[in-house]
Amino acid sequence: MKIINKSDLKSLKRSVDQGTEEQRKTVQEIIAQVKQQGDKAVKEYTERFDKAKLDALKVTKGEFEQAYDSLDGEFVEILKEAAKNITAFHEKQRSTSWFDSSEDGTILGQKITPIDAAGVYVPGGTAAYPSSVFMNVIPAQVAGVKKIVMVTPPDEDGNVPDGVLLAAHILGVEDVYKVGGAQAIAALAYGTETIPAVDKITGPGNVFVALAKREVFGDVDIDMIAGPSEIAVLADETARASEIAADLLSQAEHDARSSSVLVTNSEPLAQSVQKEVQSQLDRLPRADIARQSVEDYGMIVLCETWDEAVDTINEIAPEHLEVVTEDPFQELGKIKHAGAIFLGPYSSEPVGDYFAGPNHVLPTNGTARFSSPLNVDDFTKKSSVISYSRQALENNVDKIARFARLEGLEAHARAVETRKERWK
Ligand code: HSO
Ligand code: ZN
Repeated sequence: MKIINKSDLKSLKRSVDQGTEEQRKTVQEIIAQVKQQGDKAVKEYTERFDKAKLDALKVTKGEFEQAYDSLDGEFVEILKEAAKNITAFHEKQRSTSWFDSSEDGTILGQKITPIDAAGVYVPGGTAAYPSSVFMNVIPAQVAGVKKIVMVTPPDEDGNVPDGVLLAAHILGVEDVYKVGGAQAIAALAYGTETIPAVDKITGPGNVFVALAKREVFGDVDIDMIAGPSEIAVLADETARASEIAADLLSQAEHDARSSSVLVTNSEPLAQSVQKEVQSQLDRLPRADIARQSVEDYGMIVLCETWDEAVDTINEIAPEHLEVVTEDPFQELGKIKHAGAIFLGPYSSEPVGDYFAGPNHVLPTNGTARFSSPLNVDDFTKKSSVISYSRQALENNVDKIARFARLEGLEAHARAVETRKERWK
């Protein structure tokens, strides 16, 4: 992990994988086929891309039970406790409808309604995380979404990971389908004979999934196009190098394109973290991925002053930020941009990935400048409510009509003016 000065920090932005023109065409073709042929196309693509020949796409009760039995009871209890913490946190996010009345009898308000159906994409392979099932499903459930549909690609034998099924089962999600890739996104967006159409699709995936989400956006809503995980640590000389290095590597092991950055004003800390990262790396099972990530996207930014260190963090706008300083709460007010902020030496990043309660689906690649963690509001929408009394209309009808005529919209003006008949 190289040590650099702030002036050398050009840009951490990794170009988001937008896919090639050819991949985009493939995705468009898949979507068109699924739209036209439904399940038949879904099964054909699943055979072609996942090498799985499926009779039924839907996970059966028996498969859920088998997943439940295959995992030890203690693990089930840990998952349940995590789900409880995540639910409790998201319940605090619930927004309420409001109504406001004025003396002239006007009532204005905002009514909050959950979307009818949400679709959650759970990636396959080593990125099939039960924790991500929780983080996508729980905010939807807390928002009051009635229908939650999950899709995940099967392996060659037509199975999906037990941990994913267990997490779905704990949350009471029964609609789980064995389909991945662009065909899964198309099925969720437009529905097939067996897979219900939803209104919003969330969850990360490979480049085909990302391209398909972009493609169906507008017909349905999507959450975001998430990039590889990132961690930045803002630390002073009170931090322990071994802990900081371990936390940096926790995100580096996700993906060769993940980024881990230490920002500090302490040269001794910078040097000892550099050494620690190197020695801890070699002992990791996923050392290859983590090493690549650290080499390509890892760095230690050694700042001249503390203010410069804080500025650097705001420029990076990291997905995860750890503040490990003498008094971390004192720094909180200065942090403008970060997806999740972990304060103090005991708030190691994985605490948030699995257990504390806040969502781990977070803005990446600098998008914390303008977006937020996945949350309950992502699964609701607002309707404005307008109720004018006769008095209110009488007071304002001429102004409204005049405004309409200024825009050259005579029918608008006449619509409000017809009400004058009522008090003539
Ligand atoms: N750190 C990842 C989420 C995750 N970590 C899932 C472990 N499992 C992105 O926030
Ligand atoms: Zn993680």
